Amino acid sequence: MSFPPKPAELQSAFSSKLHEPRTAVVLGRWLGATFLICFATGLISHGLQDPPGWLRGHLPSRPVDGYRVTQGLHVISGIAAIPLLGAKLWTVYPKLFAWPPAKSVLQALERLGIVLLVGSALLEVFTGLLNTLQWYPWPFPFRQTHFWLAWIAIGGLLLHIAAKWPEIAANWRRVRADREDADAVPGRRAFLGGVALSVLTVTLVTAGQSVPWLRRLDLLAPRRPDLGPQGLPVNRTAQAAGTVDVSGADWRLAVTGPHPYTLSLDELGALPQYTAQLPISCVEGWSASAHWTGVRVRDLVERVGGDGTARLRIVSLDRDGAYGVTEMEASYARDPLTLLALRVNGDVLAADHGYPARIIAPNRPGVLQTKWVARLEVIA
Ligand code: HEM
Ligand SMILES: Nc1nc2c(c(=O)[nH]1)N[C@H]1C(S)=C(S)[C@@H](COP(=O)(O)O)O[C@H]1N2
Ligand SMILES: [Mo]
Repeated sequence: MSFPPKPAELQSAFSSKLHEPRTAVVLGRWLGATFLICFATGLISHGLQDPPGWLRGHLPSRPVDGYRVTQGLHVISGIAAIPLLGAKLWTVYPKLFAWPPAKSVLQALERLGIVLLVGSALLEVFTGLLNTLQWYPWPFPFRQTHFWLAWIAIGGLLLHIAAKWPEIAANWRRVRADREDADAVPGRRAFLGGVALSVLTVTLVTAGQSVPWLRRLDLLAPRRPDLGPQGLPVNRTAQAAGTVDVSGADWRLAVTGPHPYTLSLDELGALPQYTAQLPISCVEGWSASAHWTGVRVRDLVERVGGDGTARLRIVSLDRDGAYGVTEMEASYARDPLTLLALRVNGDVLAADHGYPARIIAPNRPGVLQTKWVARLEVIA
């Protein structure tokens, strides 16, 4: 090949007939849908975990299963995006070798946009997937990186769609066989069918971590939601948190606010107990439902002199972990389903599930369902 290569020479280096716009458009639609679902559900996850000031007062504690559904969908569509991204890149990669690299400033900008889109998309699915495996082989913080990459990817995607609009529109519908067209490309149906089958397969063998009726197919998902002490998985064990030896006899719950008080485990157990069926919905995608029994957080807040506007800081005995201190917005604190749970499925909590007491609230990311609670502080 000569240098710079002649366009015709380059063309002949990519022999497959499937490097063509209609295939790219079909795959682009599927991939775009998974990205938009990921982006929307990712923003919901971010908002529930780390609400900006203006959102704080508006976080809904219903539907009870809301976060289970949105984060389950996030990881399902994120995993589906992986084979789609591979197929899409394969379809269009000859274009990366176009020569000359740009014929105009506008085209140079467009190609720069493609670099950002492809780079951020690859990094986004890669970091997301490794996060679900609880593997952090990098020095940067996952959440912030994944969050900002999402904006770059979505921005790049919108620019890409705008730039390719004429070609997208021309190939949006299947062209009839009676017109002379690219629809006669041999192998396209088989290729797209193969991609669809891969997406279906990766979905079926992982979605069971959040979708109960797919549980039996859940062969590759990092977590089996029904395996673990008391039939629930554990992320941070009592061993890791240094709470294995907490003694129920010595433990006290401290509640601070206008009229601070402490309660022993027996005193807590003597207060009115309520049972709620609520899921643990981990940000990493797995979720598992259980029957939790304990004291209503709103009763504890009332007793300390707080009202329905009280926000809480929840302090755990697990001081070193990332989730040892969490905050709870008023909408959760006043929800009658939000419990300081002492039991799960009828049994006293196992050490790994937060003995003697843990928070469980509806429509909340698992990271905020604080285990080994020592103190509740009314902060506003
Ligand atoms: C395809 C494009 C994707 C976009 C646009 C996207 C976007 C987002 C956003 C905005 C968040 C919230 C981050 C925050 O709380 O600050 C998030 C969280 C998350 N995403 Fe993605 N994501 C994508 C793909 C994936 C994939 C492929 C996976 C895994 C297979 C994944 C797994 C996760 C996980 C586990 C979280 C929760 C992290 C945490 O809060 O600790 N994401 N995503
Ligand atoms: N104190 C404390 N509570 C915690 C955690 C933690 O690391 N420390 N991990 C959280 C996470 S990430 C999840 S998903 C749930 C898991 O609860 P389980 O172990 O009872 O299933 O607990 C949450 N509570
Ligand atoms: Mo979690």
